[in-house]
Amino acid sequence: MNPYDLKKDFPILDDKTLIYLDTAASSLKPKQVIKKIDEYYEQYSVNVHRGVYNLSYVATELYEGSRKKISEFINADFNEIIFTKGASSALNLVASSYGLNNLTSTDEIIVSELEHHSQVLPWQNVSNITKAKLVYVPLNKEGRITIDNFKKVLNKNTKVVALNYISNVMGYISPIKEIIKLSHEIGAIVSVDAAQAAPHMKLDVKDIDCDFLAFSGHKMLGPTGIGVLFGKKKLLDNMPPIEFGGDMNDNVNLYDASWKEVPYKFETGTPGIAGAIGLGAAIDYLEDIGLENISKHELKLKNYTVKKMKEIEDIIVYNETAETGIITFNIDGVHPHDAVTFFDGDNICMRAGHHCAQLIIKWLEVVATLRVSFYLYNTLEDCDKFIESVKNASDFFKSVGF
Ligand code: C6P
Repeated sequence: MNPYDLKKDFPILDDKTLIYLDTAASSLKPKQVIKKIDEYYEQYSVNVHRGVYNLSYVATELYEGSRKKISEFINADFNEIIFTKGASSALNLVASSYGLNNLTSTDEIIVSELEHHSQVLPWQNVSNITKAKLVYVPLNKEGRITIDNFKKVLNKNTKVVALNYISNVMGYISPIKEIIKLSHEIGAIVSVDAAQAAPHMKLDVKDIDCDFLAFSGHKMLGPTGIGVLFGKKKLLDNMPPIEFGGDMNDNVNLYDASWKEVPYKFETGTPGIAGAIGLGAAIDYLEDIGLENISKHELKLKNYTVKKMKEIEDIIVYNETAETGIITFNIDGVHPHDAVTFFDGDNICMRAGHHCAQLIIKWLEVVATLRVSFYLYNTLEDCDKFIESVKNASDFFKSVGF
């Protein structure tokens, strides 16, 4: 893959001075995806599932075609794919539907301090309501989830394991397949937050054998407002809907109603049609390049950048050994919000703060961090410009007495 050629597909990057290093928050969108969304709004912008006319059939076919594409993308069955607003609402669906209806005060839920708030807060809520105990996997010295530490907290009371595949702060890949195997041995189910994994690595839900897996469209070249929850059919069949309304119902009586089959009982109201269709186009784009090529490229950029950053005085990198394209760091003595404003002056977009993952920021014993995240459209030239800016920032803050 040639990132210089790929850049041409992203209209925002027509601005040659822009260095976009915030893909972990949201990726840029290529013209192929934008065109597909435009096509929906210009040519068949009608509702799905409801209209008995040709345009509605066209829209429905494309919307359901995306579901098919997504199911193949992660090696799931068609009816195991639920469209949601994003990873957050997908993870909430698992907690509110499965968690609230299956857990009691004698049960335990395993999470970690590496989780995004969207994974940990829904289970805090389940724990508060059901009195099931929330248990944290101790992280190792690097801040990783290890199998040895996981085994320390897994026990016969564990009913749910809710962990990320890739951390949005540390960029570590969790040993999720082994975690799932061990969890299943004691009868626990595993809900995987794959928001940072789906855009960067090939996922195979059958191979890892996860029970649930969630991700968002907007981090993988797709539109905002669309996400995916994969769930094993036999679990989804026994879970109640958490939202009620149009299109999810079957027969409605005065005092009761019945629901459609999965996935439709979890999708009430007019769905994010353009979003789903756009996500289908994003998947086509990613598969064309190959996820393996993308992750190799990102790792190359990350290793190159970290090596150069370490030559700069005052730079603290917190996740040097990450296997993905995420660098979390600080300039010693400089608040990340001040630093990120400096980088913005060089037209470099990156994130500063707690990254919606306060637990790992507290674990690192800092108030916040800076974060760079690479994707397929980043080049070594972007890295060089960023490193130059880091040097200048370090000199500047020293010169003004930070
Ligand atoms: N992390 C980041 O800058 P949504 O916002 O629903 O699309 O995704 C939530 C989410 C869940 N899990 C992980 C691991 C994530 O990284 C995110 C989103 C962004 O890191 C925005 S806070």
